[in-house]
Amino acid sequence: MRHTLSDYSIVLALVAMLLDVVTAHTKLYFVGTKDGMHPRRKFIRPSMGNGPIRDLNDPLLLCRSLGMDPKRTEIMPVVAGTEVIVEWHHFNDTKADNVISPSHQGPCLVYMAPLESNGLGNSWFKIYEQGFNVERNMWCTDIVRENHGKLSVKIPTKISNGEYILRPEIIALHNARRLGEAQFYPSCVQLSVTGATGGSPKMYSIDKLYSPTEPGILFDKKNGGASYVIPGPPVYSP
Ligand SMILES: [Cu+2]
Repeated sequence: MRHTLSDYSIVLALVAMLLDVVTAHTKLYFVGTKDGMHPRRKFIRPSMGNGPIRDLNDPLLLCRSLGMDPKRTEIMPVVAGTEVIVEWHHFNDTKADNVISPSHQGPCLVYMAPLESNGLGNSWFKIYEQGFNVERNMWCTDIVRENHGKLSVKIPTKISNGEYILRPEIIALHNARRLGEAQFYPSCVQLSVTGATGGSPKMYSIDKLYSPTEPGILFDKKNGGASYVIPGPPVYSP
């Protein structure tokens, strides 16, 4: 039987879909500020790969890291009020890298926890969230891809000085219409904050940030981003 062009395009589409399932992920490569990005992996807890966490009770939901000893990772000094830039990639840090598969659309959320808690107990507060931008018709992930993997987050001033974990997270919603199939892509950065003026954000346990059935986690993308409710606690904004 002779194969037509459309046979081949169907095969190519299937292969692309399989590759997407196997590898279409993301992880954090760099952290820095507008003055420049630090070398790859510096100040970032060791990553166990670019695949997602799906189980909200999985301890890996903290940092996707098996290197949870705080001493394994250097601590980035930062003045409160600074915009910290985090940068994700899919396969590598070339300009050709797509950051995350275009299919993996969803919100970006950033949390902090005191380093001494190591993320356990009621330790997490949210400092940033971006879901769907109605004006631009883009998800946060689309905007991060447009920015070649970068997202800028202001470190609050109304917190205590000290050492923290910064936890940027992408949630990919492409399968989230099915229970337990939202994909969580967290990473952890270690920070030392000075110049803060004090404050006491309400803190949450990692396993209480989200519920598997809340509308921002169990979500059918066909309903459109405009109706999307970003999951988790409110952003700390004293
Ligand atoms: Cu993926």
